[in-house]
This record gives sequence, structure tokens and C-alpha cells, in this order.
Amino acid sequence: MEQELLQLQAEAVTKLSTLESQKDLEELRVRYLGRKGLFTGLLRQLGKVSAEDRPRLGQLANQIKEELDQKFTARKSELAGSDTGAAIIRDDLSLPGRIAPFGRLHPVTQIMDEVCSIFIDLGFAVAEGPDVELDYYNFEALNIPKHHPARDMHDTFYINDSILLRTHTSPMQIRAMEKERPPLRIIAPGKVYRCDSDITHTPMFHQVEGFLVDRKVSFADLKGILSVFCQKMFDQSDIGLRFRPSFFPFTEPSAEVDIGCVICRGEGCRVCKQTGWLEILGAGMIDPEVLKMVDYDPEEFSGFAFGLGIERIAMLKYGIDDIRLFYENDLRFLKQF
Ligand code: 2NM
Repeated sequence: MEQELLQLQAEAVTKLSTLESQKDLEELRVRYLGRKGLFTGLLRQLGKVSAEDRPRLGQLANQIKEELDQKFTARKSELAGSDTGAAIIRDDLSLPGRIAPFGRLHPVTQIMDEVCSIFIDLGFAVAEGPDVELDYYNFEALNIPKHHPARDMHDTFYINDSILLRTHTSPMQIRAMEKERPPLRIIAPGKVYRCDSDITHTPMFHQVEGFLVDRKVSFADLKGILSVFCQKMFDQSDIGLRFRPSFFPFTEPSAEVDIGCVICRGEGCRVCKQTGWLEILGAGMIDPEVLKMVDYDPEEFSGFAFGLGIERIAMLKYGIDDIRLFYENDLRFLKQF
């Protein structure tokens, strides 16, 4: 009897140390300590032993029962919390550590930084300003009077009669010219807003506009700066440039500038719509009327200006056909850049 009690105890303790879930623990407890369990079964046989041995064996049985109760309780709290019902894999120190996910810059931010650093290398200073602008800086000072049809080119978000969300970053150029005298070369990067939305337009997008004013600035200077920019931006020293006559209220003459398609190299593809050319920016010589607005004498000074859309450049560079992908925050898309 004594032997059986001790063996039962040893068995229970061994099993208790190897099981790994609360469910297994409960099953083991019922099997050994439950009302119809092995231990209770042994206790019932206590009546059959001699009166001489009974007190000693009774005491031993009680002691073992108490110890087992304690051990079950202790093991139960060990398993609590980490228990999923399945077997738990103990720490394996030879496993490689979990790699923390790295963040990265948004593709639009990357292109924005790249564009700015090319112009900074060419000697341009960076000017930033408010997204909420006065009608005066966004339109009037840029030779776009009220009710002028050119305002229809920009679907403007008005806040009230004289305040709006800027439709381009040129307002910053005007503010810069008001403050300082030529020579001046400045880029204005930032968010702009137009009430427009489809696969090539979002109501908010990013622009970099730039200008240079000095004595004797010519269209040839504009061509030189834009060629260098395109060569660096698209990593191609023999990149083709094409200037098509166009119209902007703030420049005269004005041009839309194309580059030879960087995807098919002029062969014709989906991105350039089989033309071999990609339109990447607008530019021109600053209109004398704009120079007069900031009190520069157009007889003494001349300048060029240009504007480019960051999302558009990112789409051309990576062959993306839907601008909205940039703003859906789908990590499967964003992780590619
Ligand atoms: C463009 C195209 C042509 C432009 C003009 C000026 C300013 F303020 F100097 F007159 N800033 N940016 C400009 C000129 C912008 O964007 C397509």
C-alpha cells in the first residue's frame, strides 16, 4: 500500500512536469485526484489494511494528497496566460531573431527630394509657403485677373472670395520676388489643390515650380537648365527634349516640354501612347506683366520659369497608369519603391 501510494505520487509528478496545456493539466488532475481518480481509489482500500498500519498510511496519504494539490496549483499558474491549448514551443535560442520592419519614404516624397536636390545643385534656393493662399498671389499677380477665362484651367477650391487653396506653387515665387531684387533663382516645392479626380488627377498633388531672373536671361538659358535637369532626373545623358509652343498667362512665350520616352526609348509603347514622347513640364519666359507686378523693370530684367508635377514624373519613371495608387496606402504597392 505504501509502495503504491509513493509510486502514484512519482508518476503524477513526472507527468505534471511534461504536460504543456491547461487542458492536459485538468485531465491529469481528474485522473489522479478526482472523485473516481486513482488516488481516491487507493484511499478506499485503506479500510482493508491492519489497524496497526492504518494511522501511519492515512497520514502519508493525506500528506501526498496535499503535496500533489499544491504542485497542480503551481503548475496551473505557470501555464496560465501563455496557454493556447496547443503544445507550446519553448524558446529556441538558435532560431534567427525576428526582423523589425523598416519604414521608407513615400515614392512621391522620394521623387520630390530628387527633383529638389538637382535644382539645389544648380544653385537654386528653396522657398516654401502656405497652402491656403490669397487670390492675389495665386491669380492676380500672375496675370490672371478675376473672370479671366484662364481661371477655368484651374478648378479652384475657394475658401471665400479672396482666399483659396493654391492651385500651383507660383504664389511663392511672387512672394520671393516681392521681397528680393534680382539676380534670383528659386524653386517652390509643395502641395497644390485642384477640384479634379480621375486616373490622372487627384484633388491634391505635388508640384515644383522654379524661376530665374537676372539681366539678359534668354530662352536658351531655360533650355540649358531643363536639359540638365532631365538628364539627371532620368539618368540619361543623351535624353531628347522637345519644346511645343503653348500658352500660360504668366509666361510669354510658353512651351510644353516633352522628353524622349524613357520606357521604350522612342519605339512607341503603352506609357507614351505610341508617340515616343512624354510630356513632363510647362515653362516659358516670365511675362513682363508679372515682372511689373513685383516692381521689376522688364527693360532691365528678364527671367524664365517652369513647373512640373511630381506624381506625373513618378508615373512616367515607374510606368504607373493610375495616380490614385499613390494615395491608397496599399503596402503591396508602396513597398516596391
Ligand atoms: C508653369 C509653366 C510656366 C511659372 C511661372 C512662375 C512665376 F511665378 F515666376 F511667374 N512660376 N512658375 C510657370 C511657368 C509654371 O507650370 C506648368
